[in-house]
Amino acid sequence: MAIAGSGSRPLIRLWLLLAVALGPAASSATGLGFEFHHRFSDRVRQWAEARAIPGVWWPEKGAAEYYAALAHHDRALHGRSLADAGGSELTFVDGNATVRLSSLGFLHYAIVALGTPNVTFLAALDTGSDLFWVPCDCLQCAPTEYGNLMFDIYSPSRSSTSQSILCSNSLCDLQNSCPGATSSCPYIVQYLSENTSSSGVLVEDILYLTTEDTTARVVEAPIVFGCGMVQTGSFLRSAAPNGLFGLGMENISVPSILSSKGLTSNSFSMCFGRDGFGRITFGHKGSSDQQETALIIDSRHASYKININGIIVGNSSIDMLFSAIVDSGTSFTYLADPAYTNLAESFDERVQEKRYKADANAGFPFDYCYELSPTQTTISGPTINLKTDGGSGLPVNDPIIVIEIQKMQSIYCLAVLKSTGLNIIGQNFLTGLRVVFDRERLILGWKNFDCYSLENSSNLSVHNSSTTHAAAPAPSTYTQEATKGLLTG
Ligand SMILES: *[C@@H]1O[C@H](CO)[C@@H](O)[C@H](O)[C@H]1NC(C)=O
Ligand SMILES: *[C@@H]1O[C@H](CO)[C@@H](O)[C@H](O)[C@H]1NC(C)=O
Ligand SMILES: *[C@@H]1O[C@H](CO)[C@@H](O)[C@H](O)[C@H]1NC(C)=O
Ligand SMILES: *[C@@H]1O[C@H](CO)[C@@H](O)[C@H](O)[C@H]1NC(C)=O
Ligand SMILES: *[C@@H]1O[C@H](CO)[C@@H](O)[C@H](O)[C@H]1NC(C)=O
Ligand SMILES: *[C@@H]1O[C@H](CO)[C@@H](O)[C@H](O)[C@H]1NC(C)=O
Ligand SMILES: *[C@@H]1O[C@H](CO)[C@@H](O)[C@H](O)[C@H]1NC(C)=O
Ligand SMILES: CC(=O)N[C@H]1CO[C@H](CO)[C@@H](O)[C@@H]1O
Repeated sequence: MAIAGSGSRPLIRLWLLLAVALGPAASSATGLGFEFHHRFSDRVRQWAEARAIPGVWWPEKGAAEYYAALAHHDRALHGRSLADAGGSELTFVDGNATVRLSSLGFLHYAIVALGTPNVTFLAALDTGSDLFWVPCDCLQCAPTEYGNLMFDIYSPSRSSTSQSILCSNSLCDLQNSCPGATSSCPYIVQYLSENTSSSGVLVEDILYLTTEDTTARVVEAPIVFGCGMVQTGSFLRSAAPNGLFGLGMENISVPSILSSKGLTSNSFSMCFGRDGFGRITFGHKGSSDQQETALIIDSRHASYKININGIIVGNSSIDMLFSAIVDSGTSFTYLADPAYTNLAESFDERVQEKRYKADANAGFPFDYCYELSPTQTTISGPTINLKTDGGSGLPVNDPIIVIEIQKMQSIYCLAVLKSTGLNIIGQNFLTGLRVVFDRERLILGWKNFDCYSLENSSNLSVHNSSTTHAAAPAPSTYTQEATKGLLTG
């Protein structure tokens, strides 16, 4: 269950590991403002500027063709939604855009508006957990000021539409520890990252959404979420300082609530753009040209788990059977042996560059790293595809991370970590894909997708996966991002 009563939930949160392994810099707040070196939607820009010193860290507008593509995309979306007879597709009222922030754990964030008057949060989008919580009536929360950026805090007493969730509510998981049926329902969620948790009380309030069609009608959805009074562990340092948006399968998650109220179909999609920008759409059921595999439902705790039958590295196919959780809330992919070693060694055999061995004491998280020459502009590595149950291949568009270890010296690493237990397909393995979490048909769907281009022209704008590396940005492009998030903060 989302709300961990007795047993703790099987979730590994990799951002913690990175923050610890790479030292205080990784959790330093100072880099945050510099994250937005990409283009972003105007609405998000306004939101950020309202909370920051305008112009200090916000970039100039992106290239003209980028906005042209955006406009195309939105016209296509509008056309499609109007034509569709099915339930509405909804997104956050502040926009469908998501952004991956490297200084906040390499997770995708979205702007979420709650309450009356509304307050907005920069929440991490997490398919690996269920409860949505925000910092609220804080006893112990992350700092609200990061450089120039200010975060909001929710308070039930300041929202006229806030209602308490009582212990008698079916969504109250900790009924046993309730003083009485008429008390507010407490919650505690423990994440497997060491000492990382959120606790408080459940509340109900309005989540502002909008229809993804030309009418852009505001939808006020009453949802249940956690008033997070006490956060611990990495929530205080590097990840989700302003709330975690659980997108899991349990009844308490927002997609479950939206569908149970008949506001959307029981499905949603997330697109993970190569440039760190993405989209989220509730009610989206995917398209007929997507690849699919069945979700494996564990009755103890339903999650987005799929079966993998093998991994194809370059032209060699390695058969192996394991299941993995698709978790946008874990930064990097985590594999247990033998999958980890099979993948890593097969990757290693196909790499041209010299292996880089980190100082064993440095606590560096990646084992398979390679030196880049200062003048190198492309990285040639083998392609990686996961073979899913049913035969569909899941292309890994961005399996590496480039890290500047010192000035003018960069390395790149296979961005996969060795797990002792669970296998987790993390955020990095979803890059370049639109992923559909279809909870009604119990399938995971995906296709290579440029989140910002016209749906029907995706065959033009998405790189052919076998040429990914040749087409990958020059190492310097990666370096900026990796450096800011991981090493220099
Ligand atoms: C949120 O509040 C602002 C004023 O603070 C208001 O202009 C805006 O319309 C509100 N948004 C929604 C969706 O109600
Ligand atoms: C977790 O808490 C325990 C006990 O308080 C402490 O010994 C340990 O160092 C903590 N771990 C981390 C990563 O903070
Ligand atoms: C979840 O919701 C469904 C439908 O609303 C209900 O049948 C089911 O019992 C709920 N599950 C739990 C664990 O409450
Ligand atoms: C795999 O690819 C390499 C070059 O990338 C080639 O030399 C080798 O013959 C190929 N092996 C097979 C079995 O196709
Ligand atoms: C996009 O493709 C679908 C079918 O794949 C078609 O029905 C639709 O008309 C196309 N839209 C445009 C704008 O070409
Ligand atoms: C995408 O590919 C299809 C068939 O491969 C083609 O008919 C279509 O024109 C392509 N889309 C665009 C926008 O060119
Ligand atoms: C990708 O490109 C290669 C050659 O560059 C081609 O053989 C292959 O068919 C292409 N795959 C797709 C899915 O277009
Ligand atoms: C419904 C909605 O918010 N659509 C938006 C999706 O994102 C683009 C780009 O930011 C906006 O132009 C759309 O209005």
